[in-house]
Amino acid sequence: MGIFRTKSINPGEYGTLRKCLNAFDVTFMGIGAIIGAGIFVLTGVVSATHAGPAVLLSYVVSGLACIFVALSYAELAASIGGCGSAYSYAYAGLGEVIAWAIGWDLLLEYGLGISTVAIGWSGYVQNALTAVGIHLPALFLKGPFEGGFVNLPAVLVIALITFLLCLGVRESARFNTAMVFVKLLAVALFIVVASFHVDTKNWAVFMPFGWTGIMHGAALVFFAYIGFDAVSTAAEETINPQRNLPIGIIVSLIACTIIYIVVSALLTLVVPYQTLNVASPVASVLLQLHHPVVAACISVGAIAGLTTVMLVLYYGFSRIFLAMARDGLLPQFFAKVHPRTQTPVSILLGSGLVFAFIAGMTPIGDLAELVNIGTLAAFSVVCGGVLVLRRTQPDLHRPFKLPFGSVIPVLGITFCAYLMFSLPLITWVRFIIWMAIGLLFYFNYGKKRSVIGSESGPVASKA
Ligand code: ALA
Repeated sequence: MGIFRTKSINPGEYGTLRKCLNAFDVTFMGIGAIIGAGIFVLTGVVSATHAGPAVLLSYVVSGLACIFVALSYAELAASIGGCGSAYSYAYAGLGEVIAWAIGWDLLLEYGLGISTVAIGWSGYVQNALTAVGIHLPALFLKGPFEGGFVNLPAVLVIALITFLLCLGVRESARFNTAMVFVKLLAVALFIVVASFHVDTKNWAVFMPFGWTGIMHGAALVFFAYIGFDAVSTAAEETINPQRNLPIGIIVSLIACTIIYIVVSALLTLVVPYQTLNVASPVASVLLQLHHPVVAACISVGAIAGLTTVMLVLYYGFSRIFLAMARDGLLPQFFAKVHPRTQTPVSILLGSGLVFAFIAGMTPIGDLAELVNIGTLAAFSVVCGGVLVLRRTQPDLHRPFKLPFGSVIPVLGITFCAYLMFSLPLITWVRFIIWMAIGLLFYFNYGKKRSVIGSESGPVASKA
């Protein structure tokens, strides 16, 4: 792995990650990261306010974009590898500055994703506890900006996930697999029960907001697909990554796309779409249909789902951070891997404290759209990386090579650019500010300490 690097630090000196994940583990990691707040929360809101029953077309458009990107990821993950995902691919194809920018962008994507999902998780757990008559003190349910003291459930879930990730990748993957089964069971239960209540009258007006609404909806439900990219950060810990990573990335994404289309179709077929603008639409539809026990099971599935989203995003965050620290762009102290657990413990503990603080103390809900723009930017760079490397490294061994020449990466870039331009101006402004801070940091820190030291262009001499 890291085949393009010539001067990277000797990972042995800092400890190595454990190679133990198989195709099943990485596919489940993908599903773990993908199915979460998007389908359980966003589908209802987007249907009620943007797309109507045609929200399923929003899922098709966004899913298509992601499939083009996933195929591009698969080509690079198999041929370049490394735990840095898009950061490593950008380094190989586009040089250090772009690599840093995309690594910085990915840290934003995953970091904000984890903290916002932790707040959503806390809301779901509070609802579930209230439903069984347990009332937590209000002071410990919200941060100081919202009239409380700390969002304790959000802090606790981050502490739990940090602990699990420190324990080891095998332990984390096992926990993830168990939780993914729970959420898939919940989704299957919804599909079976809802199928008995289909009323085609609910589709009498299928596209109440026209194509504009569908496309705007696509930019929002894009969030539901985020996470398949995190699979590529498992390159160093996967057995036979050239084969298993493409399987994990593509199978998890296709499975989730099918699930999303079926669930969103059923949601709008069983009740009028106008009633879906609630915090937990999948569970509330079942309450409307007088299935309280099934609704409770769905809530458990949603809590399991949000837990695995955080787990896998946090895992991806730590591996990208590790790759950047190994290259000297972030403090090399963080490049150390614990000799026994073979996990990057200092990164996990340090970032866990930051995430716990953000989720416990700050109202960051309105920053969630930054996750979408950051991810779309990274996705575009990955598709661009495929095109550039085809030109600059035509003889690179590509165990998984995309068919149809440049068509798939170009389609990926086009879809991502379209979705990015569907996001509000304020999201762009925040994104540009974050990237400017990153570049300042790079020119004052990383550039001077870079181990590879490629300032002028791609690091492309094969070791
Ligand atoms: N795709 C993940 C979710 O929907 C981020 O929660």
